[in-house]
Amino acid sequence: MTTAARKLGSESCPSPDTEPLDVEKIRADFPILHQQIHGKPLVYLDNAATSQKPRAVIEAITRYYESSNANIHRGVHFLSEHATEEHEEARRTVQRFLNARSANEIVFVRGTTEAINLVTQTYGRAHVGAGDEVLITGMEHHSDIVPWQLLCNEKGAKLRAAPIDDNGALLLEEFARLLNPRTKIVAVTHVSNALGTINPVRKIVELAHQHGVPVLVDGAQAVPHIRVDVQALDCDFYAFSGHKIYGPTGIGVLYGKASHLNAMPPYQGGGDMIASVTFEKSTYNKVPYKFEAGTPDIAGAIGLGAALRYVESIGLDRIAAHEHDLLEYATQAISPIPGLRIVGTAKEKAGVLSFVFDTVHPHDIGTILDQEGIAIRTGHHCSQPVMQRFDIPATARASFALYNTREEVDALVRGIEKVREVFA
Ligand code: C6P
Repeated sequence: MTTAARKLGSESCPSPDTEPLDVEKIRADFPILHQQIHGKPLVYLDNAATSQKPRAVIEAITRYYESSNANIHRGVHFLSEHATEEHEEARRTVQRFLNARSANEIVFVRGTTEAINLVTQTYGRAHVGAGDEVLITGMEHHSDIVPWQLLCNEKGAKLRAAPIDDNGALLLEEFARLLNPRTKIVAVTHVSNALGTINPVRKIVELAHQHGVPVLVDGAQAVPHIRVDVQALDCDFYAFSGHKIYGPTGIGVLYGKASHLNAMPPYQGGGDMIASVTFEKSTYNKVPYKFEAGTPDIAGAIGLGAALRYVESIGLDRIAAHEHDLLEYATQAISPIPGLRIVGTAKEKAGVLSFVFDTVHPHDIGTILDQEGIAIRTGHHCSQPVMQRFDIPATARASFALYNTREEVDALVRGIEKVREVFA
């Protein structure tokens, strides 16, 4: 159970922070939700892949292009200064959202994938050498495996993965046992996209720091669902993507402790990341600009800022409680369906319901549900090692967001019953 849900359960009189969501009002903020797919009302349950965008985000981007568009950090003219201010305001919004110490610790990137690649290619290349180890977990997304593999292959280092149990929970004692003097960095997902497991990140950071090892957290599936405080977690790096938290695609965030960012070499070279350039040598801009070469996704950052303010205006604790209710309701509803097995049954879960069904391939489940207007994701979810751990090729995955309803879960259950009829 999430902390938010626990808190909700223990209070007889809800505070404004835990009052149930007015989901109908929220749904009105999302224009895309009000359409028919194959003649049926859209039931969008593919939020872990990408979430839909509220009008506040769409309008912030439109407004920017209609009235503020200019390149940033370059011009002395009004529009350039205005665009720069809006972009930096978005950075301050991210800082507040993650409770980072300083806005300079917020680097804008394209998404979680780029954030992790940035760390592997800068911090990683500087600190990981032959015979060293990088420690991840058995439930990472490919974005938190392959960049480390590339680094380890280049350096002659070893990538190790802490195992998970049959419920999809991290075996923390095994993780602790794998930490050793050769470990140079730990990278761990906060919430698994394939299983929904919430990892005990605070504890992981504590264990790693006892060995003097920094920790990168992949927060792609966490930030839309649970409150994240990077100072409380004490993690060294935290990565997330804007598009999974109601923001636009093409923008994401790398949080890094200032001490690390200041010491790291640049990632890419180009405009804006320099202080001076001659043919002989260049000196670099201060952080975070040192890591933001070239014209950034200005509209994307502004859209992300609007998305985070939208989430703040509703409150993450209320969102977590609502989604937890949906997850519990859905789990109870689909568990009794003969032949259906849920993959990922850890005690601490957020927003994801993965399942397999008899001998029906998940792609067939997805196709039949699509005919009912229901969007889910099927496949390995870019987490092939998780599929290997459970000895399955793929799962069907429903994933929830703040605008989903119990009625939509009922539609999902009816859809699965239809799958059963078709394949009976
Ligand atoms: N998972 C899913 O359907 P990007 O593509 O950079 O925005 O995010 C990558 C990523 C990293 N870590 C985790 C835990 C993720 O879930 C994702 C993206 C999507 O599950 C697309 S594969």
